Amino acid sequence: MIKNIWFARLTLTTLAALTPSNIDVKITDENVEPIDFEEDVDLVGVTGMMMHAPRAYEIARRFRQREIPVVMGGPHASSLPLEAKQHVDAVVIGEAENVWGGLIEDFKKGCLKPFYQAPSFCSMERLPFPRLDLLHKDAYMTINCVQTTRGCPHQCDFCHVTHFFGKTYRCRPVDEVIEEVKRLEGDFLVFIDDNIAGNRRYAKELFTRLKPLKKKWASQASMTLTRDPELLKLAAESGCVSLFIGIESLSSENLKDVNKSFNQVHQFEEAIKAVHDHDILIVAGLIFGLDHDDEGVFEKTLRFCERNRIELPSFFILTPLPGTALFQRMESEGRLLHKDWSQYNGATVVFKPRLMTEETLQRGFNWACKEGYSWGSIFKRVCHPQQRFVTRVLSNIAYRSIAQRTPEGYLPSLSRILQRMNDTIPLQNTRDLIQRVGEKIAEKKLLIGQKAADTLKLYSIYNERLKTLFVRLEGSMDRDGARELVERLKGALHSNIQKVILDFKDVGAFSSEAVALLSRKGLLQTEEGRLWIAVNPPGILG
Ligand code: B12
Ligand code: SF4
Repeated sequence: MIKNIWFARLTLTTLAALTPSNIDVKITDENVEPIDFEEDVDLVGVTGMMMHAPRAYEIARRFRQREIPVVMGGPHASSLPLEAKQHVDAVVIGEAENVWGGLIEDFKKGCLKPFYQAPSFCSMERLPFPRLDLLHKDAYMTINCVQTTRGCPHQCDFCHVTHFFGKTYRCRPVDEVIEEVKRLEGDFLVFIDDNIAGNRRYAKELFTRLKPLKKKWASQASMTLTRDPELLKLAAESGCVSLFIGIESLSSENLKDVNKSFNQVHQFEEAIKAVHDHDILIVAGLIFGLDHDDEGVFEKTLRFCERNRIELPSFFILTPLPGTALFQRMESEGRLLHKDWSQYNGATVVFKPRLMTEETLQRGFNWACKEGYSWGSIFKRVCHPQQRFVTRVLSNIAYRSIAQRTPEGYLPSLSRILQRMNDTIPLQNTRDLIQRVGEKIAEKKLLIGQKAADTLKLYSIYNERLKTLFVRLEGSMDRDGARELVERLKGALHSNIQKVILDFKDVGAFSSEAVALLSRKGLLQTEEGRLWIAVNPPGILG
C-alpha cells in the first residue's frame, strides 16, 4: 500500500550521476530493500534525514568494521557535521555537485579529508540527469522524479530548506528540465521541488513548455501559488494533478510566530476551492503543537479538512530540526525533551508544547491521524463531483494503511467545548449600547464601526499546563450576548479548569443590562484567587 504513494528521492541517483563513469555504483534504498553488509565495495556513501541519523551511523559502523571508508551527506550531516564525523570518515556539508569529484580523487589517493564543503552553491546549469536506472523501478509508485528548482523564497521557522539552501532560490534552465522530462518512461512524474512556484515567471515558462508533453505531474507549492489565477491555470493545463501545500495552521497567531504570515487564514477556503476548481488534488501539510494550539486544535483542523474536502490531510507534530530558527528558539527556552534524533520524525512529541502537555499533543495527533483516515472522514473528503475519483479513493486507502499504524489516540475532552466557545455571538439589540469610556474611545468607535458592529467574537485558548482558560472578547456586548457568554463559560467549565481570565480590552461597547448581568455573575471581578479574573473590565456602569 505504501508503495502506491512512495516515490524515490533524488539524492543517491544524483550522486551516482556525479560519479565518474569508470566507477561502478550501486544504490541501496533501505526503505524498500535490505542492505547487504557483506557487499564487496570500496567506498560507502550514506544519506538520510534527521530521524534516519542513528540508523545511518549504525550502517556506517557495520561497514567501517570491515575497514571500508564511509562518507555521509544530506540535511542532517550538513547541520551537525561534527556529530556525523564521529561516526564516518568524511562528511559532505551541503551540496555535493562541486565536491564529490574531488572527494573521489582524494579517496583514490588514500587521503580522504574529514570535511568537504563547497565554497558556494552550485550552478543549476548542465546538472547531470539522475541515474534513475539504478533504482528498483517496481519498488516505488514512480521513479520519475525531477528537480526544477532548489530552495524556497520563504523562510518558515520550522523548515530546513532555507537553512540548507541559504535563502537562495535557483532554477534550472527550462530547456534542460524539458529534455529530462522527455526522456522519462510513462506519463506520470513528481517534481520534488520544495516550492515549484517560488518564482512565478519561471514557473509559468516551465508549465507552458510542459503542456505539449502531455504528462501528469505532482509537486509541492506554497499557498501563494493559488493567488495567481494564470499560474494555477497553467499548472493544471500542463498536467498538474496533485500538490502538497503547507497550510500548517488555522491560527494566524501561529503562522505569524513561525514566520509564515503569507498564509492568510481568511483566504484558505477560497484558495482550496481555486485548486479544486482546476481539478488538482490537495495534500495538505498541517502541524500540531504550535504555541497557540490548545486541545481544540485537533478536531477543528480535521473538520476544516472535511469541510473543504482536502483529499489527503497530512498531519505532523511540530518538530524542531537542528539548523532551523525553531530549533534555536526551543533550545534556548529549554523546551527540547531530548536529542534522540530517531524520534524527530514529525510523528512524535520531542518538545514541551506551550498550551498542552506532551501527552495531550501526542494523543490528539494520533487521534487526528486515525480519525482523519476513518472511512467516515474519507467519505466526507472524497465524495464530490470531480474527476479522478478512483485516484482519490486509492490514495486515501494507502494513507489509511499508514494511519492505522498510529498508536491509539483520543480527542481531548475539552476539544468540542473549546470550539463552541469560539463561535461568534450575534447581537440582537444594538440600540442601547454605551461606548466604553477610556483613552481610546475614538479608536474603539472605529473598531466597532469597521469590524464588530453587531457581533461579539470570542478568542479563547486553554492552557492545560496552567489549567487556565483565556478568553479575549472583541466587538460589542448586549444583554443576549452577555447571557450567551455566561452559558458558554458554564459549558466550558471543566473539572480541570482552575481559572478563567476574561479580557474585555477589545469590547468597544456594552449595553447597561449586559454590564449588570456580568457584574451579578461576578464576571467583572479582578481579584486573584477566584475562579474568574477580568482583565480590562469595562469602565462604565450605567
Ligand atoms: C522528496 C522528499 C521527501 C519524500 C521522500 C521519499 C523517499 N523515498 O524517501 C517524502 C515526501 C515521502 C518525504 C517525507 C519526509 N520528509 Co522529506 N523531503 C523531500 C525533499 C523535498 C526532496 C529530497 C530530494 O530528493 N532532494 C534532492 C537531492 C538531490 O538533494 P539532497 O537530498 O539534499 O542531496 C544533495 C546534498 O544534500 C548532498 N547529499 C545528500 N546526501 C548525501 C550523501 C553523500 C554520501 C554525499 C556525498 C552527499 C549527499 O548531495 C546531494 C546533491 O547535492 C526534501 C527537500 C530537499 N530539497 O531536499 C525534503 C526533506 C529531505 N524532507 C524532510 C522531512 C523533515 C521529511 C519528513 C520527516 C516530514 C515529516 N515531518 O513527516 C518525512 C519523512 C519520511 C520518511 N519516513 O523518510 C526534511 C529533512 C530535514 C532534516 N534535517 O532531516 C527536508 C529537507 C525538507 C524540509 N522541509 O525541511 N520527503
Ligand atoms: S514555504 Fe514551504 S518550503 Fe518554503 S520555507 Fe516555508 S515550509 Fe519551507
